[in-house]
Amino acid sequence: MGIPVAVVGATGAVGQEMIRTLVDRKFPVSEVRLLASERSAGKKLNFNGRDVAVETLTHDSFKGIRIALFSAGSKISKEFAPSAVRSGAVVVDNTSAFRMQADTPLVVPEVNGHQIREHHGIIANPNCSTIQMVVALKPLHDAARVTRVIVSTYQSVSGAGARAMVEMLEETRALLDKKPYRRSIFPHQIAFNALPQIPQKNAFMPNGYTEEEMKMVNETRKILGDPTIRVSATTVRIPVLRSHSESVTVELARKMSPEEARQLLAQSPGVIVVDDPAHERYPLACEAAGRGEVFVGRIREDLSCEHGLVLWVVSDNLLKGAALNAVQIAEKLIE
Ligand code: 25A
Ligand code: L14
Repeated sequence: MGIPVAVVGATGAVGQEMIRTLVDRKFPVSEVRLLASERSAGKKLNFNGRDVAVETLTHDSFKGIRIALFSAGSKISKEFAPSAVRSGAVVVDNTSAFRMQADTPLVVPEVNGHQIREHHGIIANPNCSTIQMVVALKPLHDAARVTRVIVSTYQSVSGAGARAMVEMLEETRALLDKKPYRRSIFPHQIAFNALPQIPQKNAFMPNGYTEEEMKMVNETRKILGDPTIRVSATTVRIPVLRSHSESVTVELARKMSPEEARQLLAQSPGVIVVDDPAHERYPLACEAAGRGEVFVGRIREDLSCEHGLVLWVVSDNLLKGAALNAVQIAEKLIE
């Protein structure tokens, strides 16, 4: 009846949310296998009221598994996803390992859910910053064709994993207490600061952009199915625990009023418009945290070009940006 599911990286920031999302959405799980590195083997995690022991990930971990959700970094996915597929599982991979491969669907269900069935064993879950942006762009693109996007992000530390959240909190406390602190994740102080570098190591490409910025360029084109869309991104880490915020400037093929955009977005699946400047209402990271939707507000005309709009887009990077999107893909798979 139910489906045997594996979670790879079960102890991580995203893995924990995958477990919670499977339970919250009543995904029909017959058996759950929680996999992580040796460091966590034997640790017990709660799944729907039961204690489940974490197992060390090996190439034999996938016997009998039908769906494997991966979120332990791209090196792990490259090494172990093929083993999962060989065992007969379909992999929903949250890392960048396979996203840009031509035969791997890169899916946000509200945007290009129909591509799920074209998989050859692996379906890629896009980058978190990209997911929330394309959910907001999709209705505008369908109505008036997006030709150009300029985006700046304000990304939470949970994107860098569970240990990064701890580092931000400990560093904040150390600074408040005037105590020394030795950081190990971020390249500079993250408390009370803004770092224009994501990820934290080997971020910069020869063109001066970071890996995260180029993911937003390439993945947006692939998901919207339009290689002509011009995208330029600046991605910034800020001392927020959860939810990424984005300033998105969109150029369209025709003029669209903010009111038309508001209506299109309000009718769009997975979007909530919060746009009431008179009452100082707009999307906030702290209000999006724990929610599955993409919140859009501050919708206004771009004063610098003829067919442009500016949006403020906020979503929980661990949910719609990662775990929820992956489970939604799994739900479509078993439909
Ligand atoms: O490699 P990448 O692509 O750069 O990805 C880097 C990290 O980004 C997170 C995720 O970290 C990933 O490892 N990430 C990826 N996509 C993300 C997204 N969309 C994302 N974060 C947010 N949004 P994480 O901390 O969230 O989760 C890491 C998980 O991967 C498991 N893992 C690591 N190596 C593994 C492995 N599983 C199997 N085999 C391996 N070789 C990891 O399990 C976790 O589930 P773990 O057992 O290694 O970690 C459990 C606890 O151990 C501590 N810890 C982690 N690393 C170290 C460590 N302690 C000491 N030294 C370390 N190097 C942590 O406290 C952790 O909670
Ligand atoms: O490509 O550090 O999915 O905020 C997700 C987390 C990229 C980095 C991905 C972060 C990663 C991002």
